[in-house]
Order: sequence, then C-alpha cells, then structure tokens
Amino acid sequence: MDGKSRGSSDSYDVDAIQVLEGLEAVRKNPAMYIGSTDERGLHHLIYEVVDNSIDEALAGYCDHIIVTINRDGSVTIEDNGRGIPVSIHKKYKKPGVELVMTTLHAGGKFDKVAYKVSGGLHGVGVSVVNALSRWLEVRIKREGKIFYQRYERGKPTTPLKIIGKTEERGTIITFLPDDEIFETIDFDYDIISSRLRELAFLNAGIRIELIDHRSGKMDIFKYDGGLVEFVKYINRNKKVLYDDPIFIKSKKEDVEVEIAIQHTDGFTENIFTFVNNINTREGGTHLSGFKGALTRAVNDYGRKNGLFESEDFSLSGEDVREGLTAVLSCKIPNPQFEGQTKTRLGNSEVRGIVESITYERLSEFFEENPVIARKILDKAILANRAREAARRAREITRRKSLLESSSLPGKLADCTSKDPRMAELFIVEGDSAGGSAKQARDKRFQAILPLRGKILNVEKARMDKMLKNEEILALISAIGTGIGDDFDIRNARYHRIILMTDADVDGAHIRILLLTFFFRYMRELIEAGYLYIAQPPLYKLSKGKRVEYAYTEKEKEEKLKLLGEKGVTIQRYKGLGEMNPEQLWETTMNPSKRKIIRVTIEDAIKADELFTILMGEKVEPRREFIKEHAKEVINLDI
Ligand code: 0RA
Repeated sequence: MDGKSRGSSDSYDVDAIQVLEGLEAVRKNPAMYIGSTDERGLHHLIYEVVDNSIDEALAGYCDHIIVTINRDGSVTIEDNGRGIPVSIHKKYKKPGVELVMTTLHAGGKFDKVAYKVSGGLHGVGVSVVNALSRWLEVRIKREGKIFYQRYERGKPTTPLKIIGKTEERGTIITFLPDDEIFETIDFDYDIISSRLRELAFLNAGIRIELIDHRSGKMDIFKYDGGLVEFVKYINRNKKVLYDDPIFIKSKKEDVEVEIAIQHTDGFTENIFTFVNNINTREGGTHLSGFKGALTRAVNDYGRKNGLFESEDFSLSGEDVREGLTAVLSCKIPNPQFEGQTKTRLGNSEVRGIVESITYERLSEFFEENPVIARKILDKAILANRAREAARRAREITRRKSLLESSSLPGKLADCTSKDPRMAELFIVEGDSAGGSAKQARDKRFQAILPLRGKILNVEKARMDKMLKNEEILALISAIGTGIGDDFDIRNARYHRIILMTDADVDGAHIRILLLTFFFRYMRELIEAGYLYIAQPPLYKLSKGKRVEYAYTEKEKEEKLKLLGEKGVTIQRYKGLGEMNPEQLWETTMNPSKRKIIRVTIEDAIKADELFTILMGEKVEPRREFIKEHAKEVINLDI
C-alpha cells in the first residue's frame, strides 16, 4: 500500500497507520531506543520522563518534580510544568498529548533529533516509555481542568477525558513497564536516587523528590548551590586545599558553560563532565578545552609571579590536575556524541568556547584570590617534582625488568593462550585459595595471580613509592598495560581480569583496595569493561547425593524449599579456601556456569569513596562508616 498516492481526505488513516507502526517498531526492537532491556534500560524509562520535566524547568516553567515508586511496581512522575498540550492538532485531529504519547518524537519540542547515549536513550520521547509499558496513565493539569487518558502497550484504551477541576498546572505520568519486554521490572531505589541527586546538582534550584511506597524510603534533592554543592559533595570525605569551590558560569554563542573546581590534598584527578545533563564519560571537546585553559592559566600565573625556578620551567597538565575535583556542565543546542559508548562530545566549536571562558575567568579569579592561587601552584609544583622522581624510578624498574629475561612475575600461573581476547586473569586473595584456583582452572585460557598479605595502602602512597610494592608490581606486570603515563590498553594481556576474594570482611577490604587501585591508575581498563568480580557461592546445601549452591540469602531460602527443608545440610562458605578445586571450578570459575559481575565506573567511584573513608586521613568519617556498616561490609555488593 502506498500511502503517499492517496488523496488528502483520508490522510488521517494513513497517519494513524504510521503512528501504529512507529510504536510497533519500538516494541519489536526496544534496545534500539533504550539501549537495552536489562535493569539499565528499565531505569532509563524513568529518566526519559524526568528529562521532559527537567526540560520544562530549564525553560523556566517548572521547579518541582516528584518520582514515586508505587506498591504495584509502577512509577509516577509528577511535575508542575505547563502540562502536555491537550488541544486538538489541526493536521492529525487528535489531542496533542495523544500525539506525544503515540508518535516517535512528535510535536514542537520533540522535533529535536533523537540522539542515543551510553546504552540508553535521551530525548527519544515519552512515546517510547508508553510503547514499552504494560499500561500508562497520563493526567494533565491545564486550562483549569484535569485531563486523563490511559494506554496499554502504547495504544489508547480511553479517549482524553476531563476528570476534574484545578487551578494548578503540570503533568502526572504513571506507568508499569511491560514484563514481556524487560528482563526485570523491579526498580532499584539507589539507582534512581543517585541519578536524581545528580540531576538536582546539575540543575540548581529544582526540587526533586523520590518516594518509595514499597519500603517507605524517601529523599528530597534540592541544591541551590548547584555544581558548587556537587563538588563539595564529591569531596565531602577528603581534605581540601581551600573551603569554597571556584565557580565559573558563562554563555557564549548558545553554549552555556558551568564549572566548579576544588583541589584536595590527594593525588587523583576527578573531573566529571556533562552535556545537556548527560554524563560524557569519554570526555570530548569541552573537557579538552577546560584542561588546556586550566594548564595555561596556572602556568601564566606562576610565571608572572616568579613562582618557578627557571625561565623554561612549566607545569604539565597532570601536575596541575593532581588532587583536582571538578564538574563541568555544558548546555548546547546540537550535541554530537561520539565514541564507543556515545559519551564523547564531538562539537569542535565547543573546545574554543570552554577554553576561553575557563582561561578568562580562572585568571581573573587567581588575580583576586592570591592565597588560593598560591596553594594551587604549590601543590602543582610539588606534583611536578614527585612526577620527575617517579619517572626516574620507573626508568630504573624498566631497565631492571629488561635485564631479567622475562618480566612476568614468578607467582603468576599464566595461561597457554596468548590471545588477550580469550585470556582471563584471576586475582586471588591468599596463597591457599591461589593453590586451589591453580588446580581448578582451565589452563588454556585462565591465569592465576595470588596476592598475599595486606596490599599497599594506595591512598597514602605516591606513584614512586607504590612502584616498590611487590604485590602491585606483580599485578602491573601481569596485566601488561603499564600505569600512568605509560598506560596503554593495547598491551593488556587479558581482556577479563577477575577479582576473586573471600566473602568476609578482609575479602571486602581487599576488593575495595583493588578497585580503588584500578580506578586511580588503570581507569581505562574499567572503562573498556575488562574488570570483573567473581561471585563465589555463599552456601552449599546438600541432601544425600544432591548438592545445590546458593549465591544469595534469597536463593538459599528458595533452594532450601526445593530440597524439602528436612535433612538438608547447610554449609556457609566464609572463604574460597573452604572449597576444593572441583567445587571452585563448578561454582565460580567455569565460564558456562559461573556468574561474574562487570565492574562499572560507578562501582569503582563507590569503592574509591569507601576507600577514602576506610583508609584516608580523616578519622571521624571512618568511625561513622564502620559503625553504620559493620554488618553489611561483609556482603558489599561492589
Ligand atoms: C510538548 C509541548 C510542551 C510541553 C510538553 C510536551 C511536556 C511534556 C512533558 C512530559 C513530562 N512532563 C512534561 N511537561 C511538558 C509545551 C507546552 C506549552 O507550550 O504549553
């Protein structure tokens, strides 16, 4: 059937068919619209609706958003914006809201081209949420009335009705995700709350509430200080060089730039960048503009004020960024997202804009705040010296390892395969578990590196000191990528690096420590998705000859019922050492049966935060943390 050849009189029918096909396409290939149908995709449904409310807020019409998880598992998003239009569209002869709900990117603000970001959607429109919901109800407060319409799997089941009167304005959308589409429809409070907190930081003044009627939990996020409060929050457990973050806000050629900067006394660089509220994890032109300007402004100030020892001395970007926490947020009209996860900003015009705004404002700030400028310069000069020392130390270790015929550590039991795509490295805590793992493994593609003793306290150590630690050296040379300036992902000897630690406090501790190490010194490895955590079982249940393993408390209860409760022996595994090699293989190492969890940058950030609390200089947060988490630390899900 060729719709275009028809007369204009029945164009309505043609449109209706197209509309239908539009949403059918979403249901047929949901991943194309929301990235995936796993937990991540599920949560994107909420973000998509919330993004529309945030757009209303940015346009100046809305300052309050409430997200409610209802007892039946549905979610309600309410805002006090203008409300989705309800008047009948001249061409389509339907209320605006019905078009918005049933057409892919229909209507005024939905005309903007959809762009996909890291495994998810943004700006694809609420119609996608509608298409992927078992049911969806929309209520609109507008023109003195309350309007209502219901849909099931994207199709209207009622017309738009007036159900009451009100003087308020706003939109209330409630939906239940379709369990035929999603692997799980169980919303996770913590996942939602951290994104909403982030949105509240990024959009100063908007009040965002989260209420969970399943558990009674709730949170209210409202940050009048915006990015300044964001940076303070990130640094809340760190020692800072100056109390108030430096704040820059400016606009040039339709590009809005906001930056908050604060240095800590630590050694790591923590720059978070966002474009239109999307985390640009892979960086891009805005980030490189910012970095360039920061280096230039600090060097210019140092030179002008005679802080450098010689004429030709200059600080590197890394020197200037040591201990830096910064959040950079840009709002731009036509973002181009590139890179593997579509989270790198490609717009070339943005580099110069961010660079000139940062340089001007920062230079101005340094002139007006010489005490803070001096602190930043002293820190960078110190970093420069340490880096020089580290470089010399590295030269020595490099030469030393060249002298030794093979640079692979002695305790590494390597695999036969030399193809990194196939090869796996298990990092195992302790020699006895290491021994079991060596017997258990499939030698063809599984390598084992046992780590002994308390690994170096990375927080208090500098790069040069760290390189002398035997455990860390073994780890670095086994992985093959090098660290810091030398890091090159192409030299990774394994594309799966699996942390296998005990399910007890020490195990959790070592896991946090290793995650922190990877986060700080081999971050790209995490970003490439090479780092995993093994999931050893918590329990072994046996009855006669039947043996079942349980990986969670819930699973233990289920399997207990399955085996018939009576006469079941339950063994709780506290350490990997309690399993014999066969059991270790069956439950934890065998690729066709095991469950391993890929570490995300978010996990690593969480670990880094925990690490700072557990091992950092400040005593009070650590005491608080241990008091609060004494029990759960054993089962930390990171
Ligand atoms: C289309 C046009 C206008 C607003 C919206 C959609 C809108 C959508 C959502 C989704 C959740 N909350 C929302 N709030 C508004 C512009 C309305 C106007 O011009 O009055």
